[in-house]
Amino acid sequence: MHTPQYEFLSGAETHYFESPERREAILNFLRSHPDMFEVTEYFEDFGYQPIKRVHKKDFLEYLETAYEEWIAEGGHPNGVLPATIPHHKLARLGRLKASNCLAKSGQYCFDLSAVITKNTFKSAWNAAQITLTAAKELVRIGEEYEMNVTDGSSRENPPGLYALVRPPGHHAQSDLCGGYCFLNNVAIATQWLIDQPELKRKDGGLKKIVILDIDFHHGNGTQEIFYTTSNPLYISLHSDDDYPYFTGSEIERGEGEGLGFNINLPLPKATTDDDYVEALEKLIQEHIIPYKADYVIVSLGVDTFKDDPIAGFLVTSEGYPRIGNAIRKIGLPTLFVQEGGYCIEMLGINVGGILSGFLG
Ligand code: SP5
Ligand code: ZN
Repeated sequence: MHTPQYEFLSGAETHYFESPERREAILNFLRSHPDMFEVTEYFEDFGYQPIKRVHKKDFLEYLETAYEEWIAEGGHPNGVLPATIPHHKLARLGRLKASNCLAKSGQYCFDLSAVITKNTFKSAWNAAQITLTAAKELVRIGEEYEMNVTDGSSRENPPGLYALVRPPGHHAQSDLCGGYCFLNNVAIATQWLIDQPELKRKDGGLKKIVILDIDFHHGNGTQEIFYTTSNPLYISLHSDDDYPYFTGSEIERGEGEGLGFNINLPLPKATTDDDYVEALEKLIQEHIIPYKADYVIVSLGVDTFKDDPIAGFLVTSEGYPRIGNAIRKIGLPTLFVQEGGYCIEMLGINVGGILSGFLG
């Protein structure tokens, strides 16, 4: 339902890379491997409440009404896109008062890629609800797994789920869209899990979650949302020299209670399969295992792929099963949530590679 016709890249109008075909490509691949994947289209609607735990009320109101206002103001039907963004160096920024949609589009967006079309809110809403549905199912399969482990079975076969959603979420902050993202699906599902009153650890504490962000780009949105909390632990591997440019350095480690619970690992463009797997395994040993989480939520981007048209390390299709396998070895119930990845021809095999590697 979210169908911008174009975006701007390097100053030029180009087709919209975060396209509906991405979903078709992944779904076709999963459906053609019924021996490995069980596909279901069912999802539950959890309403506004879990979304409001992560995003600000005025931002949600804006997203929901923007396209209609935009058209009423004479905006182009391709969708809402800002012309002026309130840069932090502007004088007297505190007096910002956006009264029309063109002004609000700058207030609530940080780049030129998050085009709001007629059904963008509905599409982003459904993506969040699908991810929440998967989070609820994660609890169920997690409990089943725990019972088996208690019965003497080892922690070597963790259960997994994958939420095939778009638009993606990890660039969306509490009141900013950008980077093709509007609602932060992973953050919403994570906060929902933490909020479940009946979900407790054996020691009586809240369930602990690790968000592992393996998209090529830094998840500035997820980082911002959880910057001052120690649960979840946010870990991101991403390019050291690319979009979103101004976040993602190693010195961003969290603040207050959250200090030490935000971990960024920027990697060079020349990162190969071996480099990537080595870096990931090191993060798992040094940070994920000691955190002693109950669940892992993976922001799954495959724009790390060598032929990605807008991004790309040197990761190959042979690398993805190795990455999935490294995640399997954490030994925890895991929810994978789709983020980026724009090489349509290889999207299915690359996402499928991560998931099959996780299955072992
Ligand atoms: C979810 C996600 O992956 N969002 C990424 C949005 C990136 N948008 C801007 C990318 C600009 C990168 N530079 C283009 C270089 C073309 N050769
Ligand atoms: Zn990305």
